Amino acid sequence: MSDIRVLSGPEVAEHANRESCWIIVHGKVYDVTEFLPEHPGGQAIILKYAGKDATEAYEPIHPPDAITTNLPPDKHLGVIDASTVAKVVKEVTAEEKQRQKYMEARPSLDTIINLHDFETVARKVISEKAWAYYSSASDDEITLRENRMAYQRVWFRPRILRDVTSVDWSTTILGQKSSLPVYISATALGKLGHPEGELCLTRAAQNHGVIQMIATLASCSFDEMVDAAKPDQPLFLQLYVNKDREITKKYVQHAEARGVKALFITVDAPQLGRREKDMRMKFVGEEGVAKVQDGQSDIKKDEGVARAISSFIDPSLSWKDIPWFRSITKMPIILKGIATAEDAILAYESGVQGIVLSNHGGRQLDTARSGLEVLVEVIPALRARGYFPNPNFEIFVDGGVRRASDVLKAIALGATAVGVGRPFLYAFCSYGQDGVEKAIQIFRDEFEMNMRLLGARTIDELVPEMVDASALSSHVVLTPQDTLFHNTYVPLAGATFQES
Ligand code: PPY
Repeated sequence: MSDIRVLSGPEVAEHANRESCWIIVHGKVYDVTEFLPEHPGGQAIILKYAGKDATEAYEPIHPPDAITTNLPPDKHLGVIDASTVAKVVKEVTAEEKQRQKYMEARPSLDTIINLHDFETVARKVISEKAWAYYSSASDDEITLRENRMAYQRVWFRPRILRDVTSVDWSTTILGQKSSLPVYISATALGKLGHPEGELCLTRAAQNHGVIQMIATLASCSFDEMVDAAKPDQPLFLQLYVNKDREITKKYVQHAEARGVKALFITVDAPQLGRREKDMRMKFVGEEGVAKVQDGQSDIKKDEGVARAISSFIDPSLSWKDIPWFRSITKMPIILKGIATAEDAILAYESGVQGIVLSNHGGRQLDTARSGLEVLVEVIPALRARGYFPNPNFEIFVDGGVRRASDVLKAIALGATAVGVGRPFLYAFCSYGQDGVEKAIQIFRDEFEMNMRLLGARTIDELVPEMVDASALSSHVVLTPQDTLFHNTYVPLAGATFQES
């Protein structure tokens, strides 16, 4: 006889308040009463599902093991007898119906010819909430757009007659072989946009020799992704540093034990940027309305998905912590989110193995410069101190990369490789793993053509003389409009009036 307790729906339903709060997730019943005040997303959202099945709301936002690892075993009450739970017939909203229609009618994958296309498709086939969270950037989204524009202010100086019969764009990133000078950068909450979430990235990366940076806030659990990878498939880890350093230490050391090859510490998010698209979505959405009406004081009504779950991130993180990180892991450490030459120098002197020149996809400090512009400031500053070139200190750039030509510009200017986030995310939201594989294929085709036309047969042949970056820091120069980008960029919306 099994000693697993089987609970009925009505039994669970009796515990539907602050004093006693039980929820069902993935067929199991949990007592979360004492956990309520600690929930990073606030109490109200759990209370909404008190006494009920919360799986659907839980899934996109949490890795499957979040609840089991956070709750002590005595709060795992048992399994639910599914036959006793009243089936909630979920009303399919008009938005959801439309979304499903778009999904069925989406363009076939062979008609997708560039990375912008994935964005066009994703915008229609994912929920408004997912689109708001993924596409949003901070404040006026100036930096978001600048990330694209910066690449357009750099022009090529191609070399000719070099026998470009064979060209090779493979490279080595932090000692790991990569078929592209591009890695899949961390993006969070993948299941908001696709039921398989970030596993689509892991599997596609495996098939094409590309490196995935696993996000701390992925919807899939860290172990699920590592389990899905081949034993020799290199993976990197992006880290949000927890206020509780023991949690961070455990997480980092677990990652190292599971073979992760590099640790990218996010240093540009002591507080999350205000992403207004995301905030408005929450504000007008059902949860926002409930909160306003309940007058609950423990949740700020203007928080979007991201801010609501970011409270664990430690704003006190400082340069003083770097030696501690170096003491807890032997993985190379890379600081992700450097935005000036001054900090690039401090990073080098702190003994880390690399930096990512990044503005977090325009999602943090608005009107921060593009990573590409920062690159042309950083390289001479490091060089002047004898810190560049140095094979033990690699420089990466991310933000706004949509073309292999963008990547070639960054490499010519001194980057080892670039990070690409949203395009891979939109690729899997639209087409699952196949979409990501197609995105990689598009990069390959573009690398082949652009390297031939530029006269660079290998990554090593990409030199600063191949680009004219003289206009990069001049923000007033006119650049032709990037039609595809302007077609998919959605201007911010203003406040909406309440319906009477
Ligand atoms: C981002 O949204 O930019 C992130 O980096 C991920 C995230 C998601 C939720 C809370 C904090 C950060």
